Amino acid sequence: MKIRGAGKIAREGAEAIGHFARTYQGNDLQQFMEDLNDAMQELLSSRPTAVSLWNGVHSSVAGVKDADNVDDARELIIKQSQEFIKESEESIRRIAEIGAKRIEDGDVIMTHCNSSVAIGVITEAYRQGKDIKVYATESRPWRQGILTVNDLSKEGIDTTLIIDSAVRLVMKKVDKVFTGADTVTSQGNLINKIGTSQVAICANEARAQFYVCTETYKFSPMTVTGDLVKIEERDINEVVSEGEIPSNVKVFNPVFDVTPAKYISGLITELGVISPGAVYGIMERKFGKELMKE
Ligand code: RUB
Repeated sequence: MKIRGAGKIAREGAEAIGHFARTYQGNDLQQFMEDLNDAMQELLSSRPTAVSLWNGVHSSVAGVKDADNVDDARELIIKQSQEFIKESEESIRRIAEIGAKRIEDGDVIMTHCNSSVAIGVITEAYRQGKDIKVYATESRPWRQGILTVNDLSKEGIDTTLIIDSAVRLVMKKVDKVFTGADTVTSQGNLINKIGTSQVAICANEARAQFYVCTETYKFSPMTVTGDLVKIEERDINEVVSEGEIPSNVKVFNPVFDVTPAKYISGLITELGVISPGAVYGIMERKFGKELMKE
């Protein structure tokens, strides 16, 4: 949790694999490939839900198996990891510009958890002079909402913190919801911080628009062939302190949930705003033949 937010996790993953290549000592190509594979597995198992990490690491090592020697392999990884980081940062800027167009003067907005991409969109609209109000959920148990209200209020945005269970009551006042994404499936379903699906259902009921702010490297190629996204569970100490509840009471602490595509008004990506149904088409362009599995 020192590194959090799916975009940052992806950039740090790319940086780490770049660091592996930069500092690697040895000339045996086969040994290099084995060590690289171990390093990748260790990185990928650290945060199983956010496919951004998988995409950040894999795009950094793309084509490396065709390298003739260790030096070429290292050079390729260093170059590609830096490219990924640069493109990721550029995508966030583009999404802010594109997403801000969806926000109108006088809009009341809700956001959930702490998404740098969603905050980028809201902040850009405010900087353009739009008069907006934002409700930010606390996001128990880790309370990332505290980070969000700090980020927004620093900008001067009219910000109100609410507890997660106030979402349905407050939604009556809300025009638009903007959240981030950890993973988007090929069917356009969203995996994001636990509670996101409740926010989306409440938005649907209140006829508020629900937008997902996401770079396309959060699209999961594995879901095309039916793989399910693993939902990370975290320590129960995030929920209760030691001795607070009887020892025979179990605690379940899932960290992410799935929001079905039917609740999503649009996905704001660096390529433009798309409907959930358009996700697969973007994946085909991005991943091509890699989508097919035997
Ligand atoms: C953070 C979270 C964010 C997404 C997107 O969860 O769910 O909404 O990761 O973030 P956690 P970003 O705090 O558990 O990592 O838009 O910054 O990539």
